[in-house]
This record gives sequence, structure tokens and C-alpha cells, in this order.
Amino acid sequence: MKAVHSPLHAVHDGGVELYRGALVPTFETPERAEIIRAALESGGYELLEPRAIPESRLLRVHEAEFVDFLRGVHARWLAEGREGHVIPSGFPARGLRRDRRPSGISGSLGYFAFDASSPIVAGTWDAALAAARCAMTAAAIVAEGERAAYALCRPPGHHAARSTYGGYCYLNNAALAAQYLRDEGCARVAVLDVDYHHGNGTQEIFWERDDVLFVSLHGDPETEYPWFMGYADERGFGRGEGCTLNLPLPAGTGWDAYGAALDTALAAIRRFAPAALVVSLGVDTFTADPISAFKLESRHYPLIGECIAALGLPTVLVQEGGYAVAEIGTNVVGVLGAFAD
Ligand code: FKS
Ligand code: ZN
Repeated sequence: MKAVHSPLHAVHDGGVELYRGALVPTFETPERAEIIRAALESGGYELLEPRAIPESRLLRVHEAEFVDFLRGVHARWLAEGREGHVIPSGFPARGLRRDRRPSGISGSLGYFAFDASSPIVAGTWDAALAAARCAMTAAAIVAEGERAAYALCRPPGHHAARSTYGGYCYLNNAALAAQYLRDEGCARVAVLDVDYHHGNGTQEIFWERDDVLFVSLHGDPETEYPWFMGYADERGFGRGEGCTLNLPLPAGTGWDAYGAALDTALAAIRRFAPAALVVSLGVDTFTADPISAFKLESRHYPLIGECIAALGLPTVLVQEGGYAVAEIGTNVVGVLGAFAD
């Protein structure tokens, strides 16, 4: 099985996030990708660099003004003589105007971001673009006839929406892969999001569409990030009504309840009868994950892979979260094993 990886991920590093009242180094580190890459190498996966897919493909999913902002914001921050970390500090919450984008940099940051956990450093744009290209390259490989391909994306993507970033995510890699498959001729595409956190960005992007099904298993947003989306009553809108399925699960969920919810998710995907599948593959459902509360063990990841592979669909697997760094490689490759040649 082909795995797409870019060394450019490493230039997105050194940021801090606001976590429980303190500025701490981000949980989302370059080390995560290096450990996954080492596990792929020892597992015999064929590692490829992403293709130079034109940036115009980003505009199939994201607003141009948002992409321009992400590309330029760090240089602008420096040009304006600012120091420290590029982190927003105010957001257009209820009662405030969100119909206009302030021209100043602080207002722009609050307009485009939805949290304070996603720092922008000098290399963020290059890494995010490389990650998007990894996902779209994996989609291209599958569109060309491979049964499956894996994109080792870093930074991750599923919290990034059409024109908002947050949750360590800047460009929505999984949505870009799904759109790429659509544009290459797949009539319907399903996105299965098994990251611990709800993929609010992917949900928003496809919310009103009936050609892309979004199904997510995640920690209940009553207590878990991103808190303001991911409830079971969110089912899509307009033509897209019924094309979003959220399966929130309580803290402490172990394999039995997780496997039952996964069966529900897979049944919905079978009913949708897509031509291809994109998996937002987070392994922060692992019991030792430092920021999550499910109780899956390493032996459960091959079972997840087998259940998904049994759909028999051309499949693009896109890396999302997972912060128990010691086991992240084993758990990711555990899922991928079911798709290996
Ligand atoms: C909780 C603070 C929340 C942000 C968590 C972001 C999770 C990111 C992720 C992704 F896949 F995108 F990487 N901090 N007290 O794992 O969903
Ligand atoms: Zn996550």
C-alpha cells in the first residue's frame, strides 16, 4: 500500500496553545509524524512524496480570502513588528458582528480562527499546503485505481472549515481528498471520521450536499472538544438533509460500545452506496491518549481496519489526531494493515 508523506510537516513546530489556562507547547508535534513514518517504513509501506497539485484545488473546499489569509498572516505579523505567538484573542461570538472582516491583523485572526489552540508559526502555511497535497495525492492514487492509499497529514485537517481554522487544523485534508475524488468522477463519496474529536470542519463543508456523506464517531461534545458541534441531532440541511450522521459516545467508551457504533456508521455508508471512502483516521481514541477519554487498546485498531476494509470500497485514509506518541505508529499501522497489499 502506498503512503504519502512530506518532510515539510516538520516546519510547523514550536507553537504554543492555550490549554486549561496556560500557554503550553502544542500536543500536536512533529514527533508524531516521525514515529508514524518509522512504523510505515518497518511495515514495508511504499513511501511517496506528494505531487505538486496546484493550489487552485484548495478553492474547491476553501474560500479564497481564507487561503490568502493563511498564506500571508505570519509574514504580516512580523512586518507589523509583532513578536510572540500568532494566536487569536477575540472571536465574533453571539451578539457580535460576523458579517464583516476587520482589516487589522488581530480582528482578522479572530474572524478566521475559532479557538486559541492552533498557533501559526513561520512554517505553518508550507506544512499545511504539503499536508493538503499529501491527502489529494492519496486521493489521486485511489482515483487511478489503487484499492487504498494513506496520507500522513500533519498538521491535521478535520476541524478546518470552508473559511475557519482551529483544533490544530488549517486546511481540511480529508475534505480536499473527498472533493478530489468527486472531481475525478466518483459520483458519491463517504467520509468516515473516527478521530476522537468531532470533525466539525468536514461536517460544515458538506452540510448542504447530497453527494458526500459525513459520518462521525466521537467524544460527546457536551464535555469534549470542539464542544459546539457534533450532536446527534445534526443531520445536514437542504439537499444534504440525512447526509450527516453523528454518533457521539460518552467518556470511558471501550471496544464493545465503540464497535457497535462503528457498525451503525458502516451500515449508513453501505446504504449511501458511495463510489469511494475517505477515512479521517485519528487514533486519539486510544486509552493512553493524554487529551481524550475513550478506552480502546492497541489490539482494537486492526479490528477497526478490518471493519472498514470489509466495505470493499476504494479508500483514502487521512491522518488526523493521536497524542499518545509512543503507541501512535503501532495504532495507525494497525488500522492500515487491513488494507495492505
Ligand atoms: C481540550 C482542549 C482542546 C484542541 C484539541 C484538538 C484536537 C485535534 C484533533 C485533530 F485530529 F484535528 F488533530 N484542544 N481541553 O485530534 O481532532
Ligand atoms: Zn482528535
